[in-house]
Amino acid sequence: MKKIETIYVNGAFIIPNGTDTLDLLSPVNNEKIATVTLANEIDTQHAIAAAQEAFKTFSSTTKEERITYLEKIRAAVIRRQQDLIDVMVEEYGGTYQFCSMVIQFAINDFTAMIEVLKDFDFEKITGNTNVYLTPVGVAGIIIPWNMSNGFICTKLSTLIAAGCTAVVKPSELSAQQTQIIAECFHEAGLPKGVVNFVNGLGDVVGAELTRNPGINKISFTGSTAVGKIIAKGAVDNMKRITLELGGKSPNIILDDADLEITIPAAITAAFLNSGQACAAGTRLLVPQSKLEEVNTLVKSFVETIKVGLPSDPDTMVGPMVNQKQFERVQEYIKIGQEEGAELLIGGVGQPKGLEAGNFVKATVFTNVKNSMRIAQEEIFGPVLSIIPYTDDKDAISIANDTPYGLAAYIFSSDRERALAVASKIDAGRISINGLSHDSKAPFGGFKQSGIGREYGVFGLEAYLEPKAILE
Ligand code: TXE
Repeated sequence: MKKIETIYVNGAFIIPNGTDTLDLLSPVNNEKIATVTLANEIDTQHAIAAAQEAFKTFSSTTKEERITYLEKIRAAVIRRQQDLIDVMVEEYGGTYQFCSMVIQFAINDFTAMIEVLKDFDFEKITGNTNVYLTPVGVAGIIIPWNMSNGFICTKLSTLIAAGCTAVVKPSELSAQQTQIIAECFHEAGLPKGVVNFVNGLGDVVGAELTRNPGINKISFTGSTAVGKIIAKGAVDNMKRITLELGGKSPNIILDDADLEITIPAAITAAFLNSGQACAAGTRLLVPQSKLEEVNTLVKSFVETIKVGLPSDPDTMVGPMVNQKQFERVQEYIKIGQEEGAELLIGGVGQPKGLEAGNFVKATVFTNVKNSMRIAQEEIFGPVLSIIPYTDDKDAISIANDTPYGLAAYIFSSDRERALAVASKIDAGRISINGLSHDSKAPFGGFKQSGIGREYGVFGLEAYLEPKAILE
């Protein structure tokens, strides 16, 4: 059994001051796969001090030097990509398909940020004034388990490009993944203290990052509830914040869409990362006149989806990360039935032969009312709600009738019509005719899906303070 006993601080893998341990259980059978030693507040303070010291020199590196570092980290991630994929599959039960895509996107993040940096001007003239864009300082990076290494690569490529330094607190469930990605940053030869990785609990390490005045900015991805705790704590010393939170994204099928092409694409968006994705398109909005046809097509497509071991390259839906998430999804399926939604396929219980792990059935409810809890709350599992609408105006109104506003998906054979609908949707990223990704396009939420944007120029500017010098 593996033991993760070190944290990465000031350029070295060291034994933390904290001595508590946490057992990591396999999502596939709930057997122990590793033990992680949890860091405490003192370890976090040491990491912050190292990042502050490193910032003194790293903040004045040239952009050419930072491009060289980004190239070296990208090369290390490419060298270790198979290890990274394998450990994600083992540790959180992400499917092989999904984890391979995440690591490919992570590599693309470095490529995209290098290109952005080449063209970026850290000095701008506004009126008669020179404005210098200077790095914000030490960033506290707090992230969840659902694509940990993807988040690390997005956030660290950006803050390194800006000349910032960082203390990263991954989810306590991602210690093995963190070990490998930390080795990639180490191998790249970054100056010591520029990035530090501290395994620990949210209310210990995460809370210390939130309150410690040595942290200038927090970038958080996770639940809206914890995002609010962090925002309240950060305001005490006016830390800058970027929050990427939950979602309940609409998957809108307009009445002119080709259903044979649309249904597989819409279900893929809904069951992304086995439904454990902030941008999952979990509300399928369907014209009332096409409801029966869509129900039939969805049912027959979902019947073909492989729910199974995450290591199997054909699996589309793997296990939930842990028993807590499994129970949570089961509870929501029961709530859907109690609320009177019609179960089209799936339901409570586990798929045959997979009872030892945290597997749930790929589940679809139809004739769902948007006011139901299953349509309003983030379930974070493979549970889709089909909601009928009358016309485009009604679809837009239902799509926006949620506290969230992270992503949206629109399917139509008429580009202009899809764009007209998109212009009225309150969401930070909208994909037309299928899931797409662009490592330079801003990503972040309207409403309770967060504050700020990541990726590309928008992401880079979120790590910079404009300084105007008037003469
Ligand atoms: O997230 P948390 P969890 C949603 C999703 C899921 C639910 C719970 O609905 O079912 O959140 O998941 C750290 N101060 N999303 O429990 O608790 C914590 O240790 C500082 C959506 O995994 O938000 C972890 O590193 N930090 C989401 C990180 O916050 C604290 C992805 C996220 O944990 C803290 C994940 C505190 N007081 C879950 N408490 C998305 N947007 O993709 C916890 N943390």
